[in-house]
Amino acid sequence: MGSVNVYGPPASTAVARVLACLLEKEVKFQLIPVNMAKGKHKAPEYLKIQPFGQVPAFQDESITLFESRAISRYLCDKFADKGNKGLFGNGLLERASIEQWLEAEAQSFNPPSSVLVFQLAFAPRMRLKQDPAVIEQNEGKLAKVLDVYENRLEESRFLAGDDFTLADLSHLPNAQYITGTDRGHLLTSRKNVNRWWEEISSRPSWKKVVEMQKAPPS
Ligand SMILES: N[C@@H](CCC(=O)N[C@@H](CS)C(=O)NCC(=O)O)C(=O)O
Repeated sequence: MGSVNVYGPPASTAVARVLACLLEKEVKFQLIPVNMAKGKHKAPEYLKIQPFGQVPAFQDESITLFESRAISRYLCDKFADKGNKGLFGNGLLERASIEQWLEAEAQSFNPPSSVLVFQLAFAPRMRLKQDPAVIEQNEGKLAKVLDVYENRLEESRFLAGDDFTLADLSHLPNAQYITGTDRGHLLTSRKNVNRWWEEISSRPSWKKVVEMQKAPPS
Protein backbone atom coordinates (compact mmCIF):
# COMPACT_ATOMS: atom_id res chain seq x y z
CA MET A 1 0.00 0.00 0.00
CA GLY A 2 1.47 3.38 -1.02
CA SER A 3 1.22 6.49 1.06
CA VAL A 4 -1.42 9.20 0.77
CA ASN A 5 -0.67 12.87 0.07
CA VAL A 6 -1.71 15.81 2.22
CA TYR A 7 -1.23 19.30 0.84
CA GLY A 8 -0.76 22.24 3.20
CA PRO A 9 1.12 23.46 6.27
CA PRO A 10 0.65 21.75 9.67
CA ALA A 11 0.07 25.20 11.21
CA SER A 12 -3.31 25.27 9.45
CA THR A 13 -5.98 23.97 11.82
CA ALA A 14 -7.72 22.04 9.05
CA VAL A 15 -4.45 20.41 7.92
CA ALA A 16 -3.61 19.58 11.55
CA ARG A 17 -6.96 17.79 11.90
CA VAL A 18 -6.12 15.48 9.00
CA LEU A 19 -2.58 14.90 10.27
CA ALA A 20 -3.86 13.92 13.71
CA CYS A 21 -6.22 11.45 12.08
CA LEU A 22 -3.48 9.96 9.91
CA LEU A 23 -1.21 9.52 12.94
CA GLU A 24 -3.99 7.92 15.01
CA LYS A 25 -4.70 5.53 12.15
CA GLU A 26 -0.96 4.90 11.60
CA VAL A 27 -1.35 5.59 7.91
CA LYS A 28 1.80 6.59 6.03
CA PHE A 29 1.54 9.98 4.39
CA GLN A 30 3.50 12.54 2.48
CA LEU A 31 3.07 16.15 3.45
CA ILE A 32 3.31 18.36 0.40
CA PRO A 33 4.08 22.02 1.13
CA VAL A 34 1.78 24.70 -0.27
CA ASN A 35 3.37 28.13 0.05
CA MET A 36 0.34 30.13 1.15
CA ALA A 37 2.37 33.30 1.69
CA LYS A 38 3.07 33.19 -2.04
CA GLY A 39 -0.57 32.44 -2.85
CA LYS A 40 0.13 28.91 -4.12
CA HIS A 41 -3.23 27.77 -2.74
CA LYS A 42 -4.91 29.98 -5.35
CA ALA A 43 -2.78 28.75 -8.28
CA PRO A 44 -4.68 27.04 -11.15
CA GLU A 45 -2.85 23.72 -10.65
CA TYR A 46 -3.81 23.63 -6.96
CA LEU A 47 -7.42 24.66 -7.64
CA LYS A 48 -7.79 21.46 -9.64
CA ILE A 49 -7.60 19.49 -6.39
CA GLN A 50 -9.03 22.13 -4.00
CA PRO A 51 -11.43 24.32 -5.97
CA PHE A 52 -12.03 26.67 -3.00
CA GLY A 53 -8.33 27.51 -2.86
CA GLN A 54 -7.89 26.36 0.73
CA VAL A 55 -5.81 23.81 2.59
CA PRO A 56 -5.85 20.89 3.04
CA ALA A 57 -6.18 18.99 -0.17
CA PHE A 58 -5.78 15.23 -0.09
CA GLN A 59 -4.94 12.51 -2.57
CA ASP A 60 -5.20 8.73 -2.32
CA GLU A 61 -4.88 6.52 -5.37
CA SER A 62 -7.29 8.06 -7.93
CA ILE A 63 -9.32 10.12 -5.46
CA THR A 64 -8.71 13.72 -4.45
CA LEU A 65 -10.62 15.23 -1.54
CA PHE A 66 -10.98 18.48 0.35
CA GLU A 67 -12.72 19.37 3.67
CA SER A 68 -10.72 18.12 6.65
CA ARG A 69 -13.62 16.39 8.38
CA ALA A 70 -14.67 14.55 5.21
CA ILE A 71 -11.06 13.48 4.67
CA SER A 72 -10.88 12.23 8.27
CA ARG A 73 -14.08 10.20 7.89
CA TYR A 74 -12.72 8.70 4.68
CA LEU A 75 -9.45 7.75 6.37
CA CYS A 76 -11.28 6.04 9.24
CA ASP A 77 -13.43 4.01 6.85
CA LYS A 78 -10.72 3.13 4.37
CA PHE A 79 -8.18 2.20 7.05
CA ALA A 80 -10.70 0.68 9.47
CA ASP A 81 -8.27 -2.11 10.41
CA LYS A 82 -5.25 0.07 10.99
CA GLY A 83 -4.03 1.97 14.05
CA ASN A 84 -6.77 3.19 16.39
CA LYS A 85 -9.59 0.89 15.23
CA GLY A 86 -12.27 2.52 17.38
CA LEU A 87 -11.59 6.08 16.19
CA PHE A 88 -14.83 6.21 14.21
CA GLY A 89 -16.73 3.83 16.51
CA ASN A 90 -17.69 0.19 16.38
CA GLY A 91 -21.29 -0.19 15.42
CA LEU A 92 -24.26 1.98 14.60
CA LEU A 93 -24.90 3.56 18.00
CA GLU A 94 -21.30 4.56 18.59
CA ARG A 95 -21.04 5.95 15.08
CA ALA A 96 -24.22 7.99 15.57
CA SER A 97 -22.88 9.57 18.76
CA ILE A 98 -19.53 10.36 17.10
CA GLU A 99 -21.33 11.92 14.15
CA GLN A 100 -23.45 14.01 16.49
CA TRP A 101 -20.38 15.44 18.28
CA LEU A 102 -18.49 15.86 15.02
CA GLU A 103 -21.39 18.02 13.86
CA ALA A 104 -21.38 19.89 17.17
CA GLU A 105 -17.72 20.62 16.57
CA ALA A 106 -18.25 21.79 13.00
CA GLN A 107 -21.48 23.74 13.58
CA SER A 108 -21.19 25.05 17.15
CA PHE A 109 -17.57 24.91 18.38
CA ASN A 110 -15.74 25.76 15.18
CA PRO A 111 -17.47 29.04 14.19
CA PRO A 112 -16.57 31.05 17.31
CA SER A 113 -13.32 29.18 18.02
CA SER A 114 -11.94 29.64 14.50
CA VAL A 115 -12.61 33.39 14.73
CA LEU A 116 -10.73 33.45 18.04
CA VAL A 117 -7.85 31.43 16.56
CA PHE A 118 -7.55 33.97 13.79
CA GLN A 119 -7.91 37.03 16.01
CA LEU A 120 -5.77 35.85 18.93
CA ALA A 121 -3.12 33.65 17.32
CA PHE A 122 -2.80 34.45 13.62
CA ALA A 123 -3.52 38.21 13.48
CA PRO A 124 -0.54 39.07 15.73
CA ARG A 125 1.77 36.81 13.68
CA MET A 126 0.54 38.38 10.46
CA ARG A 127 0.87 41.87 11.96
CA LEU A 128 -2.87 42.43 11.49
CA LYS A 129 -4.93 44.50 13.88
CA GLN A 130 -7.09 42.54 16.31
CA ASP A 131 -10.75 43.49 16.66
CA PRO A 132 -11.68 43.58 20.38
CA ALA A 133 -15.44 43.62 19.65
CA VAL A 134 -15.18 40.51 17.48
CA ILE A 135 -13.06 38.80 20.13
CA GLU A 136 -15.55 39.60 22.88
CA GLN A 137 -18.55 38.50 20.84
CA ASN A 138 -17.00 35.16 19.90
CA GLU A 139 -15.67 34.58 23.40
CA GLY A 140 -19.27 34.82 24.60
CA LYS A 141 -20.49 32.42 21.92
CA LEU A 142 -17.74 29.91 22.66
CA ALA A 143 -18.38 30.12 26.40
CA LYS A 144 -22.00 29.06 25.83
CA VAL A 145 -20.89 26.11 23.70
CA LEU A 146 -18.35 25.07 26.30
CA ASP A 147 -21.01 25.17 29.02
CA VAL A 148 -22.80 22.43 27.10
CA TYR A 149 -19.52 20.50 26.80
CA GLU A 150 -18.90 20.93 30.53
CA ASN A 151 -22.20 19.20 31.31
CA ARG A 152 -21.63 16.46 28.78
CA LEU A 153 -18.12 15.79 30.07
CA GLU A 154 -19.44 15.58 33.65
CA GLU A 155 -21.19 12.35 32.68
CA SER A 156 -18.87 11.05 29.98
CA ARG A 157 -15.06 10.69 29.78
CA PHE A 158 -15.00 11.70 26.11
CA LEU A 159 -17.61 13.46 23.98
CA ALA A 160 -19.08 10.41 22.30
CA GLY A 161 -18.64 8.01 25.22
CA ASP A 162 -15.89 6.10 27.03
CA ASP A 163 -13.33 6.24 24.25
CA PHE A 164 -11.34 8.88 22.40
CA THR A 165 -12.85 9.26 18.93
CA LEU A 166 -12.78 11.42 15.83
CA ALA A 167 -15.26 13.71 17.59
CA ASP A 168 -12.68 14.61 20.25
CA LEU A 169 -9.82 14.71 17.76
CA SER A 170 -11.61 17.24 15.60
CA HIS A 171 -11.50 19.82 18.43
CA LEU A 172 -7.74 19.61 18.95
CA PRO A 173 -6.48 22.14 16.38
CA ASN A 174 -8.58 25.13 17.48
CA ALA A 175 -8.33 24.22 21.16
CA GLN A 176 -4.54 24.04 20.89
CA TYR A 177 -4.30 27.60 19.60
CA ILE A 178 -6.83 29.00 22.07
CA THR A 179 -5.20 27.41 25.11
CA GLY A 180 -1.94 29.00 23.98
CA THR A 181 -3.45 32.50 24.29
CA ASP A 182 -4.68 34.61 27.19
CA ARG A 183 -8.21 33.27 26.51
CA GLY A 184 -7.10 29.71 27.36
CA HIS A 185 -9.23 29.97 30.51
CA LEU A 186 -12.29 29.44 28.30
CA LEU A 187 -11.29 25.78 28.33
CA THR A 188 -9.06 25.44 31.38
CA SER A 189 -11.43 27.12 33.88
CA ARG A 190 -14.11 24.52 33.20
CA LYS A 191 -13.28 21.48 35.32
CA ASN A 192 -14.51 18.74 32.99
CA VAL A 193 -13.52 20.49 29.77
CA ASN A 194 -10.04 20.99 31.23
CA ARG A 195 -9.74 17.32 32.25
CA TRP A 196 -10.86 16.32 28.72
CA TRP A 197 -8.51 18.81 27.06
CA GLU A 198 -5.55 17.58 29.14
CA GLU A 199 -6.30 13.99 28.17
CA ILE A 200 -6.90 14.47 24.46
CA SER A 201 -3.98 16.84 23.95
CA SER A 202 -1.60 14.38 25.63
CA ARG A 203 -2.06 11.76 22.97
CA PRO A 204 1.20 10.95 21.16
CA SER A 205 -0.51 11.56 17.81
CA TRP A 206 -1.43 15.12 18.76
CA LYS A 207 1.96 15.82 20.36
CA LYS A 208 3.53 14.85 17.05
CA VAL A 209 1.28 17.30 15.17
CA VAL A 210 2.28 20.08 17.59
CA GLU A 211 5.95 19.24 16.92
CA MET A 212 5.27 19.45 13.19
CA GLN A 213 3.65 22.85 13.71
CA LYS A 214 6.79 24.11 15.43
CA ALA A 215 9.10 23.11 12.58
CA PRO A 216 9.94 25.96 10.19
CA PRO A 217 7.88 25.80 6.95
CA SER A 218 9.72 24.00 4.17
N1 LIG B 1 -13.80 23.61 6.10
C1 LIG B 1 -12.46 23.55 5.54
C2 LIG B 1 -11.72 24.81 5.96
C3 LIG B 1 -10.41 24.98 5.24
C4 LIG B 1 -9.77 26.28 5.62
O1 LIG B 1 -10.44 27.22 6.09
N2 LIG B 1 -8.46 26.35 5.45
C5 LIG B 1 -7.77 27.58 5.75
C6 LIG B 1 -6.54 27.30 6.61
S1 LIG B 1 -7.00 26.58 8.17
C7 LIG B 1 -7.30 28.21 4.44
O2 LIG B 1 -6.94 27.52 3.50
N3 LIG B 1 -7.28 29.55 4.40
C8 LIG B 1 -6.83 30.29 3.24
C9 LIG B 1 -7.94 30.85 2.41
O3 LIG B 1 -9.14 30.61 2.72
O4 LIG B 1 -7.62 31.53 1.44
C10 LIG B 1 -11.76 22.28 6.07
O5 LIG B 1 -12.08 21.85 7.17
O6 LIG B 1 -10.93 21.72 5.33
